[in-house]
Amino acid sequence: MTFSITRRRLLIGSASSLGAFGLTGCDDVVGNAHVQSVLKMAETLTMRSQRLLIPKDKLAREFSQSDISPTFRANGTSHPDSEVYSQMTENGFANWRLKIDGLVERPVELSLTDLKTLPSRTQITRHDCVEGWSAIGKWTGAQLAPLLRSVGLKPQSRYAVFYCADQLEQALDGSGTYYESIDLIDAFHPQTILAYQMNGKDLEVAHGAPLRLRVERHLGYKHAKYLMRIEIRDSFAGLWGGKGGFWEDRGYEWYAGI
Ligand SMILES: Nc1nc2c(c(=O)[nH]1)N[C@H]1C(S)=C(S)[C@@H](COP(=O)(O)O)O[C@H]1N2
Ligand SMILES: [Mo]
Repeated sequence: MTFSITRRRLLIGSASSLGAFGLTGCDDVVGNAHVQSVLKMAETLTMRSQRLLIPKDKLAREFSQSDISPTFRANGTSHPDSEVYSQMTENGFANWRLKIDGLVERPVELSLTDLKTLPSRTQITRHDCVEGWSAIGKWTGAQLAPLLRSVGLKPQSRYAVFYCADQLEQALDGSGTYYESIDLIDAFHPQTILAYQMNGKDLEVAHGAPLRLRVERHLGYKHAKYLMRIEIRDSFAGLWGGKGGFWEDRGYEWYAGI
């Protein structure tokens, strides 16, 4: 519904701007290739102006060392139930690799050591779970923005999809795999990090070892733990439930902004 209203507005807006080209009447111009390209351009412009309206780099509140919660509950999976994962824990994740692929110019596979040499950020933030609890923790990790710049995003890129090592629901077709996604505004936000440390120590298994997403302006379920792969995509079509996340496929909002 929203989409069709937007299309209509774009159509009206574009049709009037087409006056300059001597074209009039919606009906006879809609099929025109030039009009199609103007519509496409208008859509891109609308997306850009929305991005300008949202203060896209607004930071989530940060706290001080003394605010850190003495206990930080683990939620959802607290140990991925897979042989492969268990083996990786045995040698400090030396064989673990984060794959980055999809709509990128240069797909990569990064070790934990590679990630630790990248530009990092430390932030003390409050984690809010929809189940009604919050906790403050200190997170350190590689910023996602420079990493995405280094792999080179293709022009069609719209989302970063995060695939995890755990199946929160046992399903043979893989649809119980935990996964999440964010758009490029959040992907390039300065507080969006791939965290390998919590409260000054290597991330514990319960909190997503060896690597988890911190996307501080969003609710807890967006913060994917046990990261294995980041895929850059232009849509969620054909991806399990098609809603962009494990919980989204089960009814939660995709945009979990707080
Ligand atoms: N891979 C994976 N990531 C996950 C989950 C999960 O079950 N599996 N649970 C989510 C939810 S609902 C919350 S509140 C946080 C919990 O993070 P924590 O265990 O570090 O508290 O992780 C999120 N990320
Ligand atoms: Mo949560």
